[in-house]
Amino acid sequence: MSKVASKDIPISKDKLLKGRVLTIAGSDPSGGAGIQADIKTVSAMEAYCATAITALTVQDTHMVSEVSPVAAPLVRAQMEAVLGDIGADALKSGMLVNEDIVQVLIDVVRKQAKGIPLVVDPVIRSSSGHPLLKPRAVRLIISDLLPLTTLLTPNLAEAAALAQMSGVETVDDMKKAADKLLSFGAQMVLVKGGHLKADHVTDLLVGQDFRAEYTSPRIGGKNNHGTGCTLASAIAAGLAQGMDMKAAVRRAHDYVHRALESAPGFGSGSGPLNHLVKID
Ligand code: PXL
Repeated sequence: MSKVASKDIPISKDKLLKGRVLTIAGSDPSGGAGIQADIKTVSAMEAYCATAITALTVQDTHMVSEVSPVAAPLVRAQMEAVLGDIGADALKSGMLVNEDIVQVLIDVVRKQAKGIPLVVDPVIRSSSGHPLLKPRAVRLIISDLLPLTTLLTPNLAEAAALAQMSGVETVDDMKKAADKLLSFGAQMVLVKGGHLKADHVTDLLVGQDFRAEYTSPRIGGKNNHGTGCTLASAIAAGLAQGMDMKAAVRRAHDYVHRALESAPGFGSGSGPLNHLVKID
């Protein structure tokens, strides 16, 4: 049998990693959301993913049964270790659990990551309704994290909570919420329309001087666990690779659509997406 040394296997140029993403998020053992979704997504985009873990959750495709926060100094140490050595071209935050961890993110971004794009997915509850962020942490996000945020990616309920509106149910409400969140200091806001009562999904991107809509036919079915984490990570990967915001959101929106379409159907509840779906 002839032996092939690994050095003899040609490395295809298009498989070289481009862009470093640091994701700050919680662990989902089912693999569909959280850190696990982030790593798969960033890797599918052919960027490099480093992580700072904020919490261990216990969950399956039906429900979250436990959340155990990581001590805030340890979240800080993970971020500092990554930023001080590997570095990052974009940051993405997901589940931040409590005020102390939100404060760590704020401090480290101010000290070590000024000017690096920061995508904040303001995870407040799991889709099954389990709280993943304490109310005091929501207030700190509004006052101190939004002014450091390049892109905020709330769903309808998160947009209402952060913009302090009684509800966000229509594309018009999404525009109002986005404008309010810009006025709180976020550079750009992407309000996700996955929960709109419509047969199309419209995500609305708003900046200081532009608006863009991303619409695709709704994919029915229950396999949409981790859609928000996946979208935000895909956008962060695009920014890390030097794409502008509109192009990064376009690629991420299309990727999520295709990952939902080809979901493997694992688990008997809300199952994961196909993170390995091909993108061009
Ligand atoms: O999809 C929101 C989310 C984010 N991060 C973690 C989660 C969830 C939802 O369950 O578990 C760790």
